[in-house]
Amino acid sequence: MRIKTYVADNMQEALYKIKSELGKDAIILQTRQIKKGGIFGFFSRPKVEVIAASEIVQTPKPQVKPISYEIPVRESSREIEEIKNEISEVKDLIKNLSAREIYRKPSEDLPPPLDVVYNELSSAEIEKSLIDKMIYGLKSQAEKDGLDKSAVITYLKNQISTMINAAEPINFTVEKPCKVVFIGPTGVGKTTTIAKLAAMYSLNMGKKVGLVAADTYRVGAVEQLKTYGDLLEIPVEVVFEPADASRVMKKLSDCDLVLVDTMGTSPRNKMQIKRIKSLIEMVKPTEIHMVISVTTKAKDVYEILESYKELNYQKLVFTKLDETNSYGLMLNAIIFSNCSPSYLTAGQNVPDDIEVASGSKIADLILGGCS
Ligand SMILES: Nc1nc2c(ncn2[C@@H]2O[C@H](COP(=O)(O)OP(=O)(O)OP(=O)(O)O)[C@@H](O)[C@H]2O)c(=O)[nH]1
Ligand SMILES: [Mg+2]
Repeated sequence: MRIKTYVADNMQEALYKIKSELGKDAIILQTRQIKKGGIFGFFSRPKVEVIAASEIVQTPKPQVKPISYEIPVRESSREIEEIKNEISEVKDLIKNLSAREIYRKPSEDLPPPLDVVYNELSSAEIEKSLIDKMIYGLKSQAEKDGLDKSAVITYLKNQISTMINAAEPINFTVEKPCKVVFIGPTGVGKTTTIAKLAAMYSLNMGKKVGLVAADTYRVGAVEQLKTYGDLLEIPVEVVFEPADASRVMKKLSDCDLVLVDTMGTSPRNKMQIKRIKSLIEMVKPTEIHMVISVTTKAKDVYEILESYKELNYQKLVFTKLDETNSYGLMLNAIIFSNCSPSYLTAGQNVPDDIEVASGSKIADLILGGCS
């Protein structure tokens, strides 16, 4: 395998160099914008830097050299440090390479802008079948009209927005109080999202909000919600057993909105999922939002969505958008679950780092890296 870094004025030029040097099956490992030239960084021009690898080629085994007993002496610890850094860079490239190979496009040739965008959608970790559908659907038009990259991206943004069900934030018109239960794996940001929503609706929109802590399993979970409740000066009730739920909901019956925090569970822990189900049966929520961190491994998200299916969630909250650059997981999850996205969160700040989801925002995030 050969790995090489190319610097060019634009992506097309870089791809031309790569294909002529490494062959048409070369794999793009990484692309980034850089600035080169100029004086002390001034007047520098933007360039693209592309790291590419050629196919793995079986080379004949080298002749075994006799072992030398001389221990090579390294000149300085800086040199050793440099070697360590190089090794870790190579390790990262290999990790990247194996992840991308899963998504390698079929050998069928695509015209240049589609070829480039295909690889970029793969890097965004969009499910291969969805990429195939979008890109091959555009192939004949791209060949006929000679679409350039920006036209392809504009078309795909529209297509992704329309593939996403209309975003649905909390709907207050169904009943009062509107009761919303948040479920999801451990540590994805359920409690923080509830705090952000409580602040958004009580402080900014003047709604009467109540909180319910139904996570008495994890040490400190109730205190975490109570701290937010105290700061926002809104009531917090605790449900110790699912049977407590109807009593607690009655206490909050004069609220416009009741947000129920549940314990985080492993998607494989059937007992805990059953326990949440019993709680949901007692609460009789208006809506159930499934909370998913976009940092979840692409293949794990399907298991998570499947395991919680029996809880009949209808909406998806995506959290931790600030912790990754690959947003394809959102599209995969929406299509797989056939749910609507409700909110997007991008940071730990309560109440600022939350917004109502939208198809166009998600499409922009997914294709942001392609422009
Ligand atoms: N970077 C980032 N961190 C977040 C975001 N949302 C939540 N967090 C952090 O993620 C961690 C876990 O958040 P929690 O709200 O406690 O998660 P949880 O799902 O309630 O966790 P459990 O109750 O233990 O299942 C905290 O450190 C939060 O500050 C986000 O959008 N971005
Ligand atoms: Mg929590």
